[in-house]
Amino acid sequence: MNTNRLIVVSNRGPYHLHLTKQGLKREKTVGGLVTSILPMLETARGVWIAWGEPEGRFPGSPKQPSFDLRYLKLTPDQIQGYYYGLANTALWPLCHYFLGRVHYDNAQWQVYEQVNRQFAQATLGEAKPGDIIWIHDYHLTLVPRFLRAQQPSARIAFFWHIPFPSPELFCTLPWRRPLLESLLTCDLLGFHIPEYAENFIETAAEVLDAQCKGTTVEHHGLATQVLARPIGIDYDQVNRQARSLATEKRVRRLRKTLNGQRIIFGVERMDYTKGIFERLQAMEHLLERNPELRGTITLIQLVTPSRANVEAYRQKKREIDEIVGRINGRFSDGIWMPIRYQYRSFSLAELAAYYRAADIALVTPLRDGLNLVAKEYVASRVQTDGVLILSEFAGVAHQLPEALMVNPYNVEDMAAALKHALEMPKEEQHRRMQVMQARIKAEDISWWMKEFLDRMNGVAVQ
Ligand code: GDG
Repeated sequence: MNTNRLIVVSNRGPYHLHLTKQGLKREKTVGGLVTSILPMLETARGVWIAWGEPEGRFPGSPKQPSFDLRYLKLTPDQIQGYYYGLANTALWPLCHYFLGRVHYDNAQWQVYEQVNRQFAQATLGEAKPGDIIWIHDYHLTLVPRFLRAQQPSARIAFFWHIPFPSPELFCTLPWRRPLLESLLTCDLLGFHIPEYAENFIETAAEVLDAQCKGTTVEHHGLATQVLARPIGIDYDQVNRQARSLATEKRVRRLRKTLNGQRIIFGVERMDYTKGIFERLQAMEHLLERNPELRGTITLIQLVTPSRANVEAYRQKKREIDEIVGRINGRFSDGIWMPIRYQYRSFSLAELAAYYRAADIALVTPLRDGLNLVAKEYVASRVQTDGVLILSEFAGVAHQLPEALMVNPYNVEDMAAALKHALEMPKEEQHRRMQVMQARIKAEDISWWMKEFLDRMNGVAVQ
């Protein structure tokens, strides 16, 4: 049996913690990384290191065996420079191909370096020889180099959750060298799909003259294995929740309220990459060109607040509020309303009911590393019907070619896909959905973790 622990290092931890008179209260945070990794750590031993308050070490789960949480406190200036600044106004837009939104700032880079060093110090304080250190995402790209410098024999893996853009784009980053050099001190470097891994390898060759042998990249005497595996969901858990009696009751209530209308559904964090605005335009186009559909369909669009300290996100919210108002004002007839838009956080029970009730899911990001919403919709279709409309620029399109694929920049194309979905015969829906379900179930979160951890267990401990 492997007794080594897993040390997960990520920007945000799985819970917001509240110290109350009744003890420690945990409130789950929202996002793709937590959705995927938390169920696995709940059955493993280890530590999850993240930025959060209160600072300190806490039991991560009431379940046994359990992992611990180690939360680091950052100052307001650090949060501004590292998180809202370098991570979310430089790396995030750059990697999602939004060069026009990128802002590079040397002072922010210095804060980013300092915070990464702080994460590395905390990791060194937790890790014992033989433990597997698994760092996640673009916020913490410099942690591997700091770790390697102090603990040359550490076993270090890194997973990059967002797209890795083409070399031409990545090379606009003023700090491309230190960032790539740090990633190449890892034993294993993961991406969702082959395209991102290839972009990384090409960029490393171009910028650092790194040598590529198959899927291994060599630089300064170190070898990094590069692996493309799309992250999975806890399929059985999502499917169980969708089948539950409580979900069924919610679905019945929702259908009754909507009085037989067909349900189109979307849920995402408020983010300009998710294509929410363009999707609303498509809905407007559809209703404009197909008056017979008015009164027969409803788009339920849920949006979870995110990064509201960044102006680009506040601006996007204003645009979305405005277009929803315009479309509803234009087409509502006093009883029917085409768009039901809610801006807040939702419980898993609510999401399960929407996934199960939705005749069509619209997952149309302008660019997305993978996208778990598409997988959750597929896993929730207990009758194996329903249509998934999917952006060709979401990483998950690579894994789900049976979806109706759209170019989210083309509003007419999306409106046509909606029409196609509304008219799709049930047999075709079943045929597509069954194939997608089989794949998402086989390539679930346990599969994904095993793909990485088996390789890491093979890394020699010196
Ligand atoms: C990043 C990459 C990649 C959303 N609102 C609520 C809620 N959610 C859950 C969804 C889903 C998750 O959050 C979102 O995951 P995504 O993958 O769609 O998107 P990102 O957060 O941008 O994730 C992405 C992912 O990392 C994993 O590598 O796929 O490309 O950008 O699970 O259901 N959950 C709850 N309430 C909400 O209001 N409970």
